[in-house]
Amino acid sequence: MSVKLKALVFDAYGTLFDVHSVVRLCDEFWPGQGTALSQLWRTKQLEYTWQRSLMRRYKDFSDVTVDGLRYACAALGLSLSELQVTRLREAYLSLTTFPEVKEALGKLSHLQLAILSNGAPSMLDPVVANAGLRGVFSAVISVDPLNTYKPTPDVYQLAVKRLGVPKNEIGFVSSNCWDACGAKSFGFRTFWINRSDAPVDRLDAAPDHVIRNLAELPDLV
Ligand code: 2OP
Repeated sequence: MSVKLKALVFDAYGTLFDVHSVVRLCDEFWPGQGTALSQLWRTKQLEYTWQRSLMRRYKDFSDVTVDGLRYACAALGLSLSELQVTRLREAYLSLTTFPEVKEALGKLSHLQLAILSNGAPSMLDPVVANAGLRGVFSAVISVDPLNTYKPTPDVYQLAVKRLGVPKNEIGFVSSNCWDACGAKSFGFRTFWINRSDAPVDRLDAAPDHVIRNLAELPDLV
């Protein structure tokens, strides 16, 4: 019988907020290239977080996100102006939530809810507010003070410290399987939102629960 959860901690990008909601703006800048650019941009953004953590050369997620954009445009042969960088950096501050998110969070309000994200504080506060989620979370926690990224165990410890809840009473929710595995390896009960029917990452710490979207979560906690 698993312990009753006292808190749920959510990943931000890809879990609550759709990073690909910038595709429309990308298509406006580079017609027909939006989807390919957004996917390569996201892939590179995450790769850079893992590589910078290993290199111990941290810089915040806002700048790493722009570095990923610059790489993706260069790789696809797309010219990128500084005005377009500014517009796309701003677009990241008003990403849309996935359709089921707000209703699901409303059904989970009996638990302490928090965000734990690679995002810099300068990104997380506006994206939460612009999505109309201000006040939903008792804490919005960025990795930034640690100068490293997920899935470093110290990152997940930030949530234990901030919430004052033992790790075995915290549920962690992410659509990024590697993030859910990192949280499982740390000691949280984990829920992987498998939006794309992907296989589980082979990291010897498989998520406890696999669900298609957040609507399935209230029945599990
Ligand atoms: C986040 O930390 C992993 O990008 C994801 O929000």
